[in-house]
Order: sequence, then structure tokens, then C-alpha cells
Amino acid sequence: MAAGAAAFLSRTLPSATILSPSPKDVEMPVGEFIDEITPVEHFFVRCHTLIPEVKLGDWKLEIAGLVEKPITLTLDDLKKLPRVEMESVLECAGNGRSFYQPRVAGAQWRFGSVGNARWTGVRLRDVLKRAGLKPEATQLLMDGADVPMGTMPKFQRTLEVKKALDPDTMLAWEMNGRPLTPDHGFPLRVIAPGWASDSWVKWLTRIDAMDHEFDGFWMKTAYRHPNHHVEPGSTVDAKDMIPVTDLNVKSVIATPDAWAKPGLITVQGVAWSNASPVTRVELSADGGKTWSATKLEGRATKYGFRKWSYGWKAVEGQYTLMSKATNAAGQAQPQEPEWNPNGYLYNAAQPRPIAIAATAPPIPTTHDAEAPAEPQSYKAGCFACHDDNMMRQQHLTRAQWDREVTKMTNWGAQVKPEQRNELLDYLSARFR
Ligand SMILES: Nc1nc2c(c(=O)[nH]1)N[C@H]1C(S)=C(S)[C@@H](COP(=O)(O)O)O[C@H]1N2
Ligand SMILES: [Mo]
Repeated sequence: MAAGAAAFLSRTLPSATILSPSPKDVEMPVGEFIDEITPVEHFFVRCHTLIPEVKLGDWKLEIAGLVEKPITLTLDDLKKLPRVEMESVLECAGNGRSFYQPRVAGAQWRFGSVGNARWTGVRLRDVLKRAGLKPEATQLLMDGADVPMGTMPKFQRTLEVKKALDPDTMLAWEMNGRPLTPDHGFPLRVIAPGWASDSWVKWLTRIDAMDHEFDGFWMKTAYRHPNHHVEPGSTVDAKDMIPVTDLNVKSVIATPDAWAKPGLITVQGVAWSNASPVTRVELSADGGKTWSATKLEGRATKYGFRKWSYGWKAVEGQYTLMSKATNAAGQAQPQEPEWNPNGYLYNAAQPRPIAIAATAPPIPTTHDAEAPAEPQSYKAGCFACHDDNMMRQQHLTRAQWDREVTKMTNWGAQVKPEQRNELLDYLSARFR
């Protein structure tokens, strides 16, 4: 079922799958996972807000808080510091969320909220040196030019000073040799290599040195996962929820997808990891019972995509392909996903059903669930910030929709108390 839908999406939308047109959430279909460097036009986009139109002439970066000397820098000032270039994977913490069972609310990413780019900019520690961090500074509050929608809290995140001073952590103005596009944070963004991209703040305008972690929504509630194994579907004590930092080792099969003709097939894709590079990628054609080593190809970089391929002599039949990467630290992709309440850091070796046959199987069609007539509160309440796409991907229970509606009304969605029940009936009947 899921693989059929994937095949459908990658055959009809060659370069991008739109999860939400506005705020812009776009993912890269699996077929594009063949380049070591992801072209900007295929690169996923994740925004919690509308994309701000920043004019370079008005833009500046302020550094304040627990510093010896607060400073303001223009892009030209930054360009006078030693220039660095580095390749690094950028992956959303929620990548793969749609595969968790039970379902978890949020953008239903499949494989593609990840890409690898070459970033040009300066070391964050060289910039901080200009202002002089006070010894008590432990966290940096990163603020961008984006403006929240409704009454949702501003996207602000603290980055640990320890990570900020790592020589690999950067502020970048170029992506693949071109100025950042507005989608990706023009004119300046944080590069926190090896960490999930919630720490890669876009449209950066201000850094405040602090002696504690920021307690706003995007730090205190979002981007946290349990510090221990939890049973799928269970709730977790807030004190056991820790910030998402390091990425998990992971791989994707780019081709073949869903169907191929019998014969010698090159199975290929990419793998990536955290600060510990990928050392091995294995492939299974029998759903994870037996594994064979694939060939690592291309360049080995600390934080980038590593290409791999495998020559598979395939005869007619139905198979389940899986790829599994291991890094230098010995971390490997598990066969069972590590379920967590916010659906972060999915890295299970994902089963990919494939038909080996002389002709292509028919493309499956999907139908909406039977739903009651649309209540007025649906468009009035949800469409100020979303459209059908965002709701359609969710598949939530009534209790989960209840929590989402509470979150959204707290952020300014206009749903009258007397409309709440009919809205919940509608959402849970149509988008279950
Ligand atoms: N200012 C700001 N920075 C942000 C975000 C945002 O909404 N606002 N989204 C974050 C998240 S959750 C992700 S996954 C990445 C996405 O980066 P991209 O759109 O360049 O792929 O940006 C991060 N930086
Ligand atoms: Mo994200």
C-alpha cells in the first residue's frame, strides 16, 4: 500500500512532493537520492512560517546578551572573516515521521526531508570571538527574520555553546556555490553539522548569549524525545524528554522504486550519519532475513551523503528491499523503529516492496474516507494557515485531532467552542 503510493508520487511528481504549499513544506521523492550533492531545486523545504523577504541593505546580524561587547555585523563584515566551505547533510528531525505506528501528528514526511549541500560561510566561533562570550554563557538564542502566523510562538532555538564553538559549526551565506535562496534562509543561516535541522536557524538576525536553555515552545515542547525506550503509543514524563541533537545513521534506496524488469539491476542510493561517518551499507532483498554488503562509492566526507550501489540479479517475483547503514562508532539502523511521541529521528531500515516483472503493475488509486458534509468551521478554523494537503496527510484518531485543535486554537485558530465537536467529527471521519 505505502510503497504503491510512493511509486505513484515519484512517477507523477518528478522533483518535489508538496506536503503544504504555505507555510512551504516540500519533500524530495526517493528517485532523486542519486546525487552526492543535492541540487537546490530538489532540496526539501521546511518552514513553520511564511518566508520572509529579507533585503540585504536592511539586514544585519546582532550579537548581544552575555558578551563582553555587543556587536552588529553586515554580510560584508562577515565576509572579512576566514572563509570556510563544508559539505553537510541537512535533515529534518521529523523525516520519516509518516512511518511510525501508531501515527504521530505533524508534517507526514516520508524519506525526503533531507539533502546534502556544500555550505560557504564562516565558523560561528570566529564570529563569537568578535563579541567575546562571557564565561557564564552556555546557550545561544538564535532568532530569524520570520514572523509567526496567528498567535503561534516565534521559531527561536537555543544552541549549546559547546556545539557553537565546534570548529565545524558555521554561519553560511552560500549553498552549493550560490547565495542562499529565500526558502533556505537568505541571507544567513546556522549550519550545525551532524545535528537535526531544527538547530539550523534560517534568516538569522540575532544571537543572544544566555546562561540557560530558552524556555519557549520550540525548545521546551517541540524537538524533544525520550531519553529511554518507550512502548509505541505511550505518553512520556516531560522530565524524561531531552532536546533532539545528533542525527541517526540512515540510508535510502533511490532506485529501483516499486517496479523493475528482470535482469541485472543496479540498486543504488545514499547513506548518511552524524559526526561519525558511514562505514558500511548492506542490502536485503528478503525483508531483512539475509544481508549483503554494497559497494561504497564517490567521496567519503565527514558529514555528507555517501553513495552506495549493489548489482542485483533479479528474477520475476515480489521482493522486499531494505538497506541498512552502519557508522564508524558502530551505530547501525535498527529493523524496528524507535517510536517516540513527536515522531523524530526515524531511522529503521525501511521495507520497500518491489515487483520484478516484464510489465509495470497498475498504479493504485487512493480514495478519501467517507466523510460527513464539510462544516463551516473547517475552512474558517484551519485555512487561515493550512490547506487540505496538511490535514489529508495526518490519519489521526479523534483524541489526537482533539489535541491538535487545542494547540491550534491556542495559536489563534478561530473555532468557536460550540463548533468544536462537529469539527472533530469531520476531521476524524475524513482524515483518519
Ligand atoms: N527561522 C527559521 N529557521 C528554521 C525553520 C523555521 O521555521 N524558521 N525551520 C527549521 C526546520 S524544522 C528545518 S527542518 C529546517 C529546514 O531547512 P530547509 O528549508 O533549508 O531545508 O530549517 C530550520 N530552520
Ligand atoms: Mo524540521
